[in-house]
Amino acid sequence: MRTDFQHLLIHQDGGVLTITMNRPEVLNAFNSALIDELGEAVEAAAQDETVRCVVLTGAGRAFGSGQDLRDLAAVRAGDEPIKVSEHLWRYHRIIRAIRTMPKPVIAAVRGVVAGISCNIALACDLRICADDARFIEAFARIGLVPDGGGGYFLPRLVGLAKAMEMSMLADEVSGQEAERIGLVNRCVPLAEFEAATLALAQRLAKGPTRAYGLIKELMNKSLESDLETTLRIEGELQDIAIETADHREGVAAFLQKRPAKYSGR
Ligand code: T3D
Repeated sequence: MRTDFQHLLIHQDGGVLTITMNRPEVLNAFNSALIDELGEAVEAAAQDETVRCVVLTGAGRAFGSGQDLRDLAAVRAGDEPIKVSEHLWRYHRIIRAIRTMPKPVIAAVRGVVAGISCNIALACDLRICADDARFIEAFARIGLVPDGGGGYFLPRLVGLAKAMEMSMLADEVSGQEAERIGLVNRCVPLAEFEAATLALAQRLAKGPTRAYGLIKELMNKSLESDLETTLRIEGELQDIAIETADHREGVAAFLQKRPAKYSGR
């Protein structure tokens, strides 16, 4: 994949691809170019077989502060009403690519994560945060509704009551509170954040990637399905998983009493 983005830093170490949103002077707010670059990068990561785990993070002291409000104000400067729904597809492209890519995506959150940046983090498969994290569903602060999939992800992760509270009051949720309510998988001290993120990503990148992709499909489809449908889908996915080299390797490793060495195939 290309690496010469204006507002993204791309770094690959083995199977771990780290995508860093890089507008630290505005806490990585999304201007038009960053939205499109992130869409392109996550789609490319999905296609790249050398990538077995993606880490999405922000440069500097924040993950992201949502839509760039100066950009938005510039668009609003005219008298014409604006149809946000006509440009939201550019954010939705990012969310669809994260959700459908057949490999794990980790959001690594430090500092502020507000508005649509927060909801993009919620679209990821796993979230790790530092103990300086500040989750803010900031939309209501500026008279908007949560977009970027927030209305879907938030109640599913934390339940309706907490989702309603976070969306209406738009108060900050600390990293530790985020871990307590299930908004993140892990909250770690800031000093350990980079090492803990890397260790998690490397572990996933060395795992059975095909199975991870199928697990992701199973879990995400189950949110929309009844038990009977989920039981049917698990059978279809298991038919695929059982034919993978990694399944054979996992069983062989167990029988030979040695650690498994997964190829991702
Ligand atoms: O058209 C559409 O797509 C609509 C969809 C909207 C989706 C959304 O994301 S709506 C939510 C938009 N985001 C916000 O409302 C958050 C705005 N920012 C803040 O409330 C605060 O900055 C934070 C709580 C995020 C962080 O506060 P703090 O005190 O840690 O930092 P700060 O000093 O406010 O920010 C540092 C700089 O970043 C500052 O610039 P300066 O004064 O040093 O030149 C600030 O203006 C800039 N910045 C922060 N957030 C944004 C931003 N600049 C542009 N857009 C931002 N969202």
